[in-house]
Amino acid sequence: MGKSLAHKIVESHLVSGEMKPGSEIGIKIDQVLVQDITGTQVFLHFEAIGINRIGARLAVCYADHNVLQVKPENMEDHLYLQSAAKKFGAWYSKAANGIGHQIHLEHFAVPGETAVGADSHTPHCGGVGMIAIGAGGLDVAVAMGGGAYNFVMPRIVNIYLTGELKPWSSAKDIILELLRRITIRGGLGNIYEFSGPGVKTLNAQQRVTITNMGTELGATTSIFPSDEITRDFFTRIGRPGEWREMLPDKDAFYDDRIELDLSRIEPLVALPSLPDKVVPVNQVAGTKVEQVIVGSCTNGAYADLKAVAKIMKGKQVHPDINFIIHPASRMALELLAEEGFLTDLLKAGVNVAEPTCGACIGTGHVPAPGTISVRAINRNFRGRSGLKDDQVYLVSPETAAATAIAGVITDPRTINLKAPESELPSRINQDNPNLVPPASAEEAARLEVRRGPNIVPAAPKDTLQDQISGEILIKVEDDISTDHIMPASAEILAFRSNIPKISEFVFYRLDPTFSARAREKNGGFIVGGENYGQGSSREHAALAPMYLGIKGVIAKSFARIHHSNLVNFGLLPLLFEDKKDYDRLSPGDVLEISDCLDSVDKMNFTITNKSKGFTFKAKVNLTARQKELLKLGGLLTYTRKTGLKGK
Ligand code: MIC
Ligand code: SF4
Repeated sequence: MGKSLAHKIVESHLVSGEMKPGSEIGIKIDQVLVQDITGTQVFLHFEAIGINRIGARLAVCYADHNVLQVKPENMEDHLYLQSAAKKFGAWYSKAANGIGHQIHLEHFAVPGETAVGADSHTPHCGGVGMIAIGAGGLDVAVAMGGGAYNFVMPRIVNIYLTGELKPWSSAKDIILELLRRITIRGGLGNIYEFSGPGVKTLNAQQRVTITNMGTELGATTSIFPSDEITRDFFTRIGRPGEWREMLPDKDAFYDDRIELDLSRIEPLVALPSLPDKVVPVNQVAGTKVEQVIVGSCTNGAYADLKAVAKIMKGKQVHPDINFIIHPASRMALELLAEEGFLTDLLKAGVNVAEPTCGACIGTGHVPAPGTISVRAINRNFRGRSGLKDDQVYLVSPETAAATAIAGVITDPRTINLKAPESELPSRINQDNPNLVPPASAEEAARLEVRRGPNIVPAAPKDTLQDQISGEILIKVEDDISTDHIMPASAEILAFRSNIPKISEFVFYRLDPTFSARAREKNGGFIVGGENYGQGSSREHAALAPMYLGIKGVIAKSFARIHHSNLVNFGLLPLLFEDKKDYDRLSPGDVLEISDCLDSVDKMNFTITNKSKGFTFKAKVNLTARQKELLKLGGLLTYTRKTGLKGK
């Protein structure tokens, strides 16, 4: 049996372990991406490990989330990042350039290479044949230093595409259809590899939209082959020399297979407030809307905006609607301006805002209570827009534009217009003034890192105690995202580099008393349902609870990146052996574990509920490496002790 493309790339980068699904492997990382709200911690960890020069072939730091610098702390973070990037050997993308994933695609992606990024949508570049994985900041700091990235070898699942999209159906509808089928929990432990005749009908940017949002399936990553169509993209963006063909073997082995006929996909919408609550747009057509947004790393590319511009040309945004666009790339915006498409958008009354994550992460354009927001972005977790009880619907850019004209949710097939094609840019200027190169090693030795008062790291956790006890401080339901645990929005994002301060906001929207209670009780436990910690890669959802003294989370299941983050910061990721025990626990119950160290080794725990007088069993899913680092108090202490493995 031949090899899949994912298998080939992982194999060619393997430094430790056996490529058996479920067992831990370490791979060499070629490229590292960080952004402004995870990057400060990445560089702080990097410094704390004691590394002084980047060891990966390429590292880039993107100032893309806090672009508006609405608080002085944002610019302070940017100054720290820019100076640290230059000194330690990373590129820096200024807060003007656009969203990191798309800028990385346009300037740095190379088919066949590996990347880790401190952001969950790092699989973006999987659309051009890379193995690109989102990870917590501490894992990324290790990879940036040149150490291996360790993860559990996923199952490689083939998504076999046939047919061709009909007019008005888009790449976004393909990934929404996959979310409808697979769900936000279904991708855990999988890499999705796309093949089949349908692949040839999708251009590189359409493929990227799909791999980007494969994150919402909970997958490790997603990948398309790098073929003639990918080559066309690399030629257009001015980097033809960096294209390589990367294909699976004809008789490639896959652990599973899903078939998808593109010609059967219709315009779809994810209802509030999960990306897999997907129904056909026509089921909710006619719903009154107040706000429409197109942008984010999923839908802010040239192809998306040009399609919207073509729909809006000669039309007007409905008087009751605010239509906002956040372009993903300023270079692409420049081209749209030259070609006149920006003018078409402006004339129609579209608010073309900064190239930034912006509203996607709740920075600006926060909806008013009781309003409906229709967005061509990737996530609609409740509260993420900045409004606690928001109503955010996820759609394609085409459906968003049709809705903006009509004022109500609209199936784009019903407007009297020819469907725009997905069109790629004719060029992307590689001479980008917003990309700042790293200093040479010689110059770097003379440079200082700028550290303002908001740069406040947290000390690593102590070694794991054999006996731990504490109160259940909060009990939450299924599918709690990191946006619930460590919310975003402008007010809180200002403190990503200041752990004592940001820890005041843990579970802030669910229970504003959580942080004060945790501090007062000297920590305790969190009880969660299925898929605890889904969504972002933000390690603050583990790091800030660690700072508050949280000992562990007992859940029915964990999302991939959050599970690693808990372990990396020395928190126990406990799984109910019998999920029914979840119902027997209440906030305020005092729990005790008396032989923690041995239990970690055996991966079996007996937990005593001292308040209610019963015991129950929990397990953990840990690799040998994770057991060691958990006992030491986390990955930072472990790496300091063992050095950078795989270098
Ligand atoms: C997100 O989309 O939730 C973010 C903001 O990009 C996060 C990163 C973060 O919270 O720092 C992600 O996806 O990892
Ligand atoms: Fe930015 Fe949104 Fe993409 Fe996260 S999902 S990187 S916040 S655009």
